[in-house]
Amino acid sequence: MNVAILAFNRLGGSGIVAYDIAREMAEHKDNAIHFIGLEQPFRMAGQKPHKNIFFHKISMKLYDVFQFQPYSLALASQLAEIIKKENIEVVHAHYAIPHSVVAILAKQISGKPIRIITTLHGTDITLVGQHKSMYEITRYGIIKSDVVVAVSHALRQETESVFDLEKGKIGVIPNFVSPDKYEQRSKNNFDFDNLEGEKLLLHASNLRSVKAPLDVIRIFHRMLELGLKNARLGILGNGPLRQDMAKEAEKLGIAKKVEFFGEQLDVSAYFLEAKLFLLTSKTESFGLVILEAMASCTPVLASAVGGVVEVIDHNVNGLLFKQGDIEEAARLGLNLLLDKHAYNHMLKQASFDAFHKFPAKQVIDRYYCLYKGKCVPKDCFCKDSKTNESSMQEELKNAFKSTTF
Ligand code: GMT
Repeated sequence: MNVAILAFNRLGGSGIVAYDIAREMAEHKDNAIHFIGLEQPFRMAGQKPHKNIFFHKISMKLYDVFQFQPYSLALASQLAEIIKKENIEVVHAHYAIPHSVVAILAKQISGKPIRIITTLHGTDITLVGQHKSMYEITRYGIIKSDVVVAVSHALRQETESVFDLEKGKIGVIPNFVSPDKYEQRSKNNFDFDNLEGEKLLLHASNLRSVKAPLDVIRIFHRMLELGLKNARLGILGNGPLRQDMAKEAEKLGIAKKVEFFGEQLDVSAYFLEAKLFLLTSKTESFGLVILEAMASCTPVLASAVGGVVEVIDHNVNGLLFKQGDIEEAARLGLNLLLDKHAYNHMLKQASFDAFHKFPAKQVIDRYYCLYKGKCVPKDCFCKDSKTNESSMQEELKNAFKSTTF
């Protein structure tokens, strides 16, 4: 099968998901995956090229009369060419805006009967699509896609209600982490007793207002006030609120304990070192980053918004607090770090759930089935993996056999 992928290929959850699906699909010898965009997927950089993955860089004619360069039109035009040249059968658009609309346009231009699969990642619906200026075109992109999936039930519900869509049009396929990327920490290579030593608390995001990143600084500060010892806060990523975060840390007198790591291509070492991961978002369709933390055996303290509550089971595999409630978050985080037994239990459950509640293979199989037109989104709903709770618990115990619960 020949597949074209439209995604924002810079650092970020949707780019990671797009590339990880593509990489798995490319393992089938008869598949060819074509990324089309301004930048190649960041995960491709520095890797041996996969023989079934191709990148087509689009060119843009810069023209003074345009106040803004028409990225979407350039992409649609060049996608139409590639559809014809490479016999593309499926276009997978990550984000309704602009990519599903680009795919629809390219389909019309090329005159070829391609299938359009759109994955909604969140901000296309929660922020951009609901703006008056974008509402109609977002709805059009969704309605005219052959298949639409959202990355969480929360996002599906919000999309259905905001855009007044029939039930069943949108399926749910969650984010996932590839097990081979995360060396599961076991008792042997993780020092569970190390909670008394120096602790790294970690946040990773694009430091935009939607992530409420100043709350990260405030929660950490409050934890120190409440008695957290030997701790520092690390911030991964970059974005518009970085300076404000630094100022807030200065104002609260904790600047020396806060370190900005900037954007990093490989974040695994930071996740492995961290003792607690903080997510403070005002809205979050899924929160791939918390799944990455969990896969690295790092318990998560997160605001209970959007799809985050579908990932975190409060007090079981992580901690949830009311968004913006600094006091509640600080107390929850501190109590966990002071309770070695609860902490150890949570990190094991977190790591287990990261792979078992959101199995990579199931996600890939569902997409493959949608690509081939063999199922409709409503049959591709995420099955509740908790149905087999007792066997999961058994597996969890076996995975960490040498540890007492
Ligand atoms: O806002 C971000 O964190 C970046 C954005 C992206 O384009 O990668 O993330 C969105 O898509 C991810 C992958 O599906 C989700 O895990 C994130 O929750 C989602 N961000 C928001 O909903 C704010």
